[in-house]
Amino acid sequence: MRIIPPTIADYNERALAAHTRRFEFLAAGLDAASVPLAADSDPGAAGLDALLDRLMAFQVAIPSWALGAGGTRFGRFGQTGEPRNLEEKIEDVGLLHTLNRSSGAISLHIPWDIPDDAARIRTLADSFGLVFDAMNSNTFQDPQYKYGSLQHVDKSVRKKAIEHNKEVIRYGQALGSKCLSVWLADGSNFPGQLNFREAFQNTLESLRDIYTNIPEDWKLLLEYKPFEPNFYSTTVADWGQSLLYISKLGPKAFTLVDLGHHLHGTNIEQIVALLLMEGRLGGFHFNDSKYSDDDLTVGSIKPYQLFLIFCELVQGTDHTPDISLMIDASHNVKDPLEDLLQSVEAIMIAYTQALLVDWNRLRLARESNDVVAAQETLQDAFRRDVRPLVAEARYRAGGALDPLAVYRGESVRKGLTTERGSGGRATGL
Ligand code: RM4
Ligand code: MN
Ligand code: MN
Repeated sequence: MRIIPPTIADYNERALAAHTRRFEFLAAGLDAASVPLAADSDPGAAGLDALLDRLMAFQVAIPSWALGAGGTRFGRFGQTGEPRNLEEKIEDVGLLHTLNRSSGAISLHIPWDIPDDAARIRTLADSFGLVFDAMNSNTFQDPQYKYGSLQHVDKSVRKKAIEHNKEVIRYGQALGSKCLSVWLADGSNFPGQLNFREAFQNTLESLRDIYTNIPEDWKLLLEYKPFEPNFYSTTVADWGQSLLYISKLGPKAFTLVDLGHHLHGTNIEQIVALLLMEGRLGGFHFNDSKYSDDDLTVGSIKPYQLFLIFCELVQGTDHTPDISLMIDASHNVKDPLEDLLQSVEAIMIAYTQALLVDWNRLRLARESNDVVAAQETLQDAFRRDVRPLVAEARYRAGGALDPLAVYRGESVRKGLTTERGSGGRATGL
């Protein structure tokens, strides 16, 4: 199912007058002059146009495993019209991108989504204006990985996991991706099960082998997670451990931060700031959580944290264009496509708010230890309703003023269900 531009134009026309009123009111009160210009921005563009240019250029990748219903160990409630193969997943991401113009990349997980005919898959993606973001290897489901993959005490299992990663690189090359993203479930469930130092050394040795196969213009991302599926130790448990590995690997290796992979109360924005400072932040998985790796809709629980993270990303602008930004969420009770539209919108809002922070005022407040002014400065930006700006950028880029309204108005899920049936199950978690 495709949504064609004239359909979007119809919806936009009906919403335009109300949108314009809200947008002009907001724009009149903005001091956009201080918005930092994007590196590739037209130097003549200033203020509001420069801000809108940045929003229009901003893209976040959609993971191929998040297009069907997620589940928990207690059950899974399928979604009708789930994509049955990679082609249909690409169509789904194409739908999102047609609506919001900000989801122009797809990230594949191998072996969940093997591109058997890479040229055809590339052409299909291209027809929606999609590129291939990070390729994700999966060394956590095969029975041989019960006691780990890259850390395994048995060299032949390590070898198998290494070869899998090399294969994922080859698939990625055929698709035009530039990045391998590694997340390991490796760890242990009980004290004594694992020799921590040997597990680290085995993992490092395996990663080194993979790293020698990373093409010159590629990145290797190493994602950390403190627990699950292992509950006593994880072999890449936190950003310090990830940084330790990647520092030993070399300049093409970077740390990936998944928002759900932290223990309660962790100051994620500080981690982001320091990784950016070191030039070692390579990727981001957006989601939200109340307890742990809940994989909920971005911005649904802790929007202020998301904004503070974007404040760090915006300040580290020299590095920002190179960071792989992806949503990594799971949809247990919502239509995945609606959920993803909400997530992208939340990301765009946080990004816009961060761009509108009065950085000069904040610097002065910090230098004079004016804690109150510092907090006021941040909250001035955070409490501003920037949704008309995000909608305007989307509109200028050819998308829908209100993507969800078009999605619902056009009964997209019903259309997908008619095309694909109700019994299919998308590959993924
Ligand atoms: C993990 C981690 C990885 C994702 C898998 C499916 O918790 O977030 O990024 O690939 O889940
Ligand atoms: Mn993740
Ligand atoms: Mn996760």
